[in-house]
Amino acid sequence: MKITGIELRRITMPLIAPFRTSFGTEHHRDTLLVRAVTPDTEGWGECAAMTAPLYSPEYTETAIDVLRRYLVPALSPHLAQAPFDINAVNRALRRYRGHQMAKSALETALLDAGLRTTGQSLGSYLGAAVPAVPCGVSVGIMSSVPELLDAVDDYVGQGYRRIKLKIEPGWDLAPVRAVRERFGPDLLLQADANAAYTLADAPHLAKLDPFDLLLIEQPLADDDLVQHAQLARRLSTPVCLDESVHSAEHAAAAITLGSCSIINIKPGRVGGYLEARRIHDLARAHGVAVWCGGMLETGIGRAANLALAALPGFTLPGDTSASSRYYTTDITAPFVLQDGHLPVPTGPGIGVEPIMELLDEVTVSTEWIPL
Ligand code: OSB
Ligand code: MG
Repeated sequence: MKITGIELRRITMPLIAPFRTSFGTEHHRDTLLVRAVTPDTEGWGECAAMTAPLYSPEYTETAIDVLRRYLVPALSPHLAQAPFDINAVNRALRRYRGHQMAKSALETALLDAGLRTTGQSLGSYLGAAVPAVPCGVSVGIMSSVPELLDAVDDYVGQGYRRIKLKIEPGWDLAPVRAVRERFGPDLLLQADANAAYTLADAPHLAKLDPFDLLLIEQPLADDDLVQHAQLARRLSTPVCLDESVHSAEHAAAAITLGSCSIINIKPGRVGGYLEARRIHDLARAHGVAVWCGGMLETGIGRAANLALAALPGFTLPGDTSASSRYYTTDITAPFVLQDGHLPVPTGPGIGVEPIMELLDEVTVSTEWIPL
């Protein structure tokens, strides 16, 4: 299978409700889809980058630029032959520093196209062990505790198996206490600070300990593994890293230092599904639990994340929520929660395709890079 070209397609999708985190409020999901075209089929990948460099240094425009200028051209010797070797593709991409989200989108589109040619699903390729995965939901910062309780009540009613509350200084103890009191000790509950605290906040964060959270996600800055280790020793709540882990090497360093006892794996953040699987394998060998994070994906990115979340080391529910959590109309057939689970797609590749009329409606621009 020879790749004849790569399409970069920028889309914008209105979110069902604004999503507020410690780094900002999103009203739309502006993202990039990468389409790898062959004479017989095509593959899709979704870029996790956001509009602005707030969660990570990458943003949609840098992803487009680096793909167009460096990453796609670097692959042309590999993609002109059939079949291409995904490991050689990965080595060629690794020459360029950073830009994990751009690399991940490109790798996923190529994997999808390649697997469609052989008829294998991404789940089976990665080593998925279950047909469906339990799902959690990430609940944004709200303007009041009663508003939050209504939102959580609705999600619990829909069957979500775990609730994650976004927190920041000034919105932490009160919302966590209120949710724990209202929903009781059996609710799986965790908090995500998106790097909003410093080590000086350790005594304050320790006040979360009595609420029996599953974990606190990324309390401190993304580049501070040492201080996360110091904080972890001062909390009974397990520390989980998100923003800090960009590769299996970072994961190994974090485990060695004791910076975390749980890892949120987002394929985009670590440069793709193959690197995500390396982190899973490493964590599993060290008895470190992992779960699949999310970046407000459309059905394209969600399908691939579900394949990953089905690996045996993913022992905690992920941020793999149903399409209706994010969008009135998804660009694929919607993912619908069934008994708190989403099915792992079984069709070839990522197992879903965009519905072209719906995709065209949300498309802002497209660019074709011939190979
Ligand atoms: O920190 O996990 C995060 C969304 C955008 C950027 C960062 C994060 C998130 C979420 C939502 O928490 C996860 C999802 O439901 O996709
Ligand atoms: Mg997070």
